[in-house]
Amino acid sequence: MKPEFQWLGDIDAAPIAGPQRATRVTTLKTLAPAPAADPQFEADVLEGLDDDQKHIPSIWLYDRRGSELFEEITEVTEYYPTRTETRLLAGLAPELEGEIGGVHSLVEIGSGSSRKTRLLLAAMPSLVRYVPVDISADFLRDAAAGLARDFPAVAVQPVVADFTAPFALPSCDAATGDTAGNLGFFPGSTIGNFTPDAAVDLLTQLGRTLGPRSRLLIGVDTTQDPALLIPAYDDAAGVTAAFNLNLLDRINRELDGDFDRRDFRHLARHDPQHGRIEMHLVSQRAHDVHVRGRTFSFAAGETIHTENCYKYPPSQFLRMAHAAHWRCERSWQDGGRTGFTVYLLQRDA
Ligand code: AVI
Repeated sequence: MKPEFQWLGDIDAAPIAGPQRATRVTTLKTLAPAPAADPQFEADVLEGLDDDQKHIPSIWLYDRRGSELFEEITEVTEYYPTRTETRLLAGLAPELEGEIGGVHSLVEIGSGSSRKTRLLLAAMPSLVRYVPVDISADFLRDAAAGLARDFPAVAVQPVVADFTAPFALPSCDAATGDTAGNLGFFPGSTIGNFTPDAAVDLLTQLGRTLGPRSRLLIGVDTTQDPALLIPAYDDAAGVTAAFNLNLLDRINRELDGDFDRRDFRHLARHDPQHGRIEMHLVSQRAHDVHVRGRTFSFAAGETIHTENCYKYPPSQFLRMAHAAHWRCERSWQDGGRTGFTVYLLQRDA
C-alpha cells in the first residue's frame, strides 16, 4: 500500500467585515489537480483481470461518477444502512458531548458527502476542527467547502488520501499533543468492505493515526437476512448496477480499455459462509477485452468480483476491535431487522 496523502489546505469560512456579517466567503487555499490515472489503479486492474477469479478492489469504484452514484444508492428505498445509521446518530449525537468531554477534532474516514457529519458538528460545540479524509479529491473539496460555510467556527482541513494506507493528520493548535481529543468517525459500515484480517489492520492503523486514548465512532451493519440484503445491493431502479458498471467506463477512460458495458450485468449474491454480500460483473458472452494493450478473455457467465460487503455480528466485530487495541465504551443498536450498530471505541493508552 502506498503511504501517500495530499492535504488540500484549510478551507476557510472567513467573516466579511461590516454589517452583512452573516454572509461568509469560502476560499480554498491550496489545490492540486487530481491525477488522470493512478498507477496503482492500472496495476490492480491488470493483475486482477489476470487472476482465475477476476477481481478489482472496490476502492476503484469511487471516481467522481462512482461517488455520485454511491450517494444516490444511499437514497434508494431498498438501501437501509444509511437511513438506519442516520437515525441512530441523530439519537446518540446529543449524548456524545456529555459522554466524551474535551473532544476537539473530528476526523472522518472516507467522508464522501459528509452528510452524517452535520449531526455531530451541530451537537458537539467542543469540536473546533473537522478533518475529512477521502480518496476522491474533487468530491471531498465540494463537501468540505459546504461544511466550512455552514460551520464557520470549525476549521475544515480536508486530506486526500487512501485511508487504507498510513496518513498524517494536519497540525492544529487545538490538537497539540492531546490525542485524547481526537474523535475518528467511520460511518456507513465501510469497515464491511474489508476482509476480517484487513479490517483489523485498518483499525490498528487508524488507532496509530488518531493516537493514544483517541475515540472512534464506527457504524457496522450486521444482518445476514438475504431478503433485506439482496434488494439493498440490487435495487429495482438499477442505481447499484450503474455504480458497479461505472467501473468499466472508468477503465475504458483511464486505462485505454474497450469494455462494452452491454456485455456485462450487475450481480449481488449473498455468501452466508463468509457472512458477506458480493458484487460481481457477469460477462454475458464469451469475448475478449483489451486494457493497456493487453488482452483478457471472458467466458460466458464468468465474473469480475468487484466488492465484498461483510456484515460483522457484534461478537466478531468486538473481537476484531480488541485485536486492534480498541475497547468498546458504548454501543447503540437498531432495534429493527437490521441490527445495525454504532460503536464508540477508545484506543488503549
Ligand atoms: C461504502 N460501502 C459501505 C457500501 C456498502 O454497503 O458496502 C458500498 C456499496 N456497494 C453497493 N452498495 C453500497
